[in-house]
Amino acid sequence: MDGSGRNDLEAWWMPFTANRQFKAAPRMLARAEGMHYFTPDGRQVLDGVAGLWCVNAGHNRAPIVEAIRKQAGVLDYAPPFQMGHPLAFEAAAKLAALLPGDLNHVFFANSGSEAVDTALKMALAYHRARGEGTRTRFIGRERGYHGVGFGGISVGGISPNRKAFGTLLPGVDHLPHTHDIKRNAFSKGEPENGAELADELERLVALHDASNIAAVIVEPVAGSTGVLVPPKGYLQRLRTICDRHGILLIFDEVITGFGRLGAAFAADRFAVQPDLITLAKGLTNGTVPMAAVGVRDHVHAAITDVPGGIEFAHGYTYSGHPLAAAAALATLDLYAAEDLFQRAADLAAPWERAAHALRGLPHVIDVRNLGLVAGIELEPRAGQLGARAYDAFVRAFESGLLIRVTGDTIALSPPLIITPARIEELFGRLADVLKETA
Ligand code: PXG
Repeated sequence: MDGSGRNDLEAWWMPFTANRQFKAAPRMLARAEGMHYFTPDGRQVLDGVAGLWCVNAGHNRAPIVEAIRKQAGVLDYAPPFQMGHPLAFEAAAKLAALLPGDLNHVFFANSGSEAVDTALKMALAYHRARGEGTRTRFIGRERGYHGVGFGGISVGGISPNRKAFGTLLPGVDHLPHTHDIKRNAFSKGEPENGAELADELERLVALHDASNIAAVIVEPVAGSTGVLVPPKGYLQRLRTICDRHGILLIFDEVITGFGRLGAAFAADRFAVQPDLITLAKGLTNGTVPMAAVGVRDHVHAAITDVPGGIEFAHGYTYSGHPLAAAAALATLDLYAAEDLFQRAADLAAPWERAAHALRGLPHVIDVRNLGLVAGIELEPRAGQLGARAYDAFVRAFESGLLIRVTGDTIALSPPLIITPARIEELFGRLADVLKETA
């Protein structure tokens, strides 16, 4: 406040935001319910992106709100080091039961970035515990996003997120990304071409020797860099190569987890079992920050099967925070009660039809989709990468529709409670925006 009672926007240095531009013309949200946000002046905004890929059950759902409210008055905080509280154990057990295969152990963090760093450290600790301490290299992928920790930006493949921050983690290589608009434009679901890109992993193994490689980390569907759906067979092939060489496979499911692709996890959707899985966002329906790493039995056993003492020197003050644990339990219950992952699967076909109806509109050079995710790529304006999509984003918000843009790709990922009628509304309104975008 500046004395006059006016709210000063200067103090909050906003994340991943063009701060000067934003503060000159702020876009504010004051309230939310179900499929909608409301601006401070009461305008309704249809949420086409589940907040930021996280509000999978829709906004301000009563069972989650109540669970958080209740927990705040019972146990506000409990230390997670050498102490416990029941809800964190319950939340871990419920999550472990939902995770595929023998991902039976859960480590809590507070953000996707922390989950990623945690998983990378687990991979190193695993190999070291097994007497293979030379396995220290990581392999990420171009156009991968794994948050903003030094581990995450190192294995991530987004130049602007890396270039200002020095030498990063040493010993990281990147697989090529799988986006191939020449061969795969307007693919419905998984594209036909590109499984062979996984073979680049063999090339990196030949270069470094498997005895030096700890883990491969990928998003099953890359979200942040524009909805890159893996080519048919690609993830299976990565799994096979990792198995052949004793390399751990980490799926970063911060976005793809909790029903987004029409199954609980992408690992289920693609029937590929990772050794470690990172989760956040939808774990608490976006309400209270919480993230998790799911860990397979053999990885957990190798690290923890040591005599006495602290087995893994890692953790956060807020690991398994009581409010987050309460929110996670209520969220997982709500997903189950409303069968929301199946709902996403059922809506995938009308979603796909509505998305691909945008083909032929001005500047649209690709539409891609899987589950309840869609990417609409626009031809960039000459010499102005991202400007056209950003214009569409501002125009959409002004017309009462929240979308997300990255480069010149529009990403859509609505709450899974969306109805067929709302799907039509969303794409109809986006079509109007695109027709007006120069
Ligand atoms: N991994 C993946 C796959 C993510 O998508 C993170 C890790 C990091 O999570 P935290 O909680 O540390 O932010 C993410 C985050 C976008 C967008 O516009 C996506 C994310 C964050 C901000 C913007 O697509 N995903």
